[in-house]
Amino acid sequence: MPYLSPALNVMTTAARKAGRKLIRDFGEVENLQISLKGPADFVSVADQRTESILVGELQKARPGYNFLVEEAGVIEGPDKSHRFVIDPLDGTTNFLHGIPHFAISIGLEREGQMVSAVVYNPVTDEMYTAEKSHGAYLNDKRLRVAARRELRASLAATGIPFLGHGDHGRFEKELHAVMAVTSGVRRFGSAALDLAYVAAGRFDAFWEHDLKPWDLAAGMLLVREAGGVVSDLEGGARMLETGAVLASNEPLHPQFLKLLKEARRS
Ligand code: 2AM
Ligand code: CA
Repeated sequence: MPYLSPALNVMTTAARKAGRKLIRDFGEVENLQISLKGPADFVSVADQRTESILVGELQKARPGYNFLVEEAGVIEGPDKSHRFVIDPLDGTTNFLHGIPHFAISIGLEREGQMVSAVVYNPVTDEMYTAEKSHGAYLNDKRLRVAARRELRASLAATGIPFLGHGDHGRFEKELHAVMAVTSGVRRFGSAALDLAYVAAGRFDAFWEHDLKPWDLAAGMLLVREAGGVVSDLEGGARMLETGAVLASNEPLHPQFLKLLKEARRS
């Protein structure tokens, strides 16, 4: 059985409740694809509503905690030692296009340290949880990062910059280097799930630039509690400040770090 701290219990309950609503909205989005205007406005309302459900549930259970959330930003509370970091809908572009790959991400910091994490895909009902020093789980199953040691056998995930966002030239250099020496590269569109998949040993590595703290907070703890390594793309610990991340297992992490660094310099 998964390790369920009181905080994780509260967080999974909130994620399941918000997830039920998100699934109903997702059904509606699929219907709206054929309208000329598309479902964009509907999705931004669904996103905000999911966030309100999560914040409401968590505030009820943990009055006084602080929040950093994607839509509303900072919500201050008197308990300065605790902060929830929340992405109500990670993988918004997938959701908008009727692609069932998105998640709710909730991290809890205590004294600035990430201690509990939930990433929940309501479509597949996959609940990823982690508690600091108590391991990471997918539903009832304990997670462990993949054991692969060689780049040639590894499958990497990333995020691709898009219209008006990110450094396209830098990404082309990185992709060029990684695709030449690995088994393949995937772009699934949800950083929180990409990290959860590294924790589950599905992806051997995940790297991306320009992410926000709420994309990363919960997933980083999942990877670490599954025995993996998370750093920024210089090998440091400034993921939340720089938005750059590399998550992998112990043998592959330094290899990917070197490969990506050299690619950017080329
Ligand atoms: P989102 O779906 O919550 O927007 C995909 O590459 C990852 O990048 C997703 O986790 C996505 O989160 C995030 N992302 C997408 N657009 C972004 C933007 N404009 N700024 C920062 N992160 C973004
Ligand atoms: Ca996000």
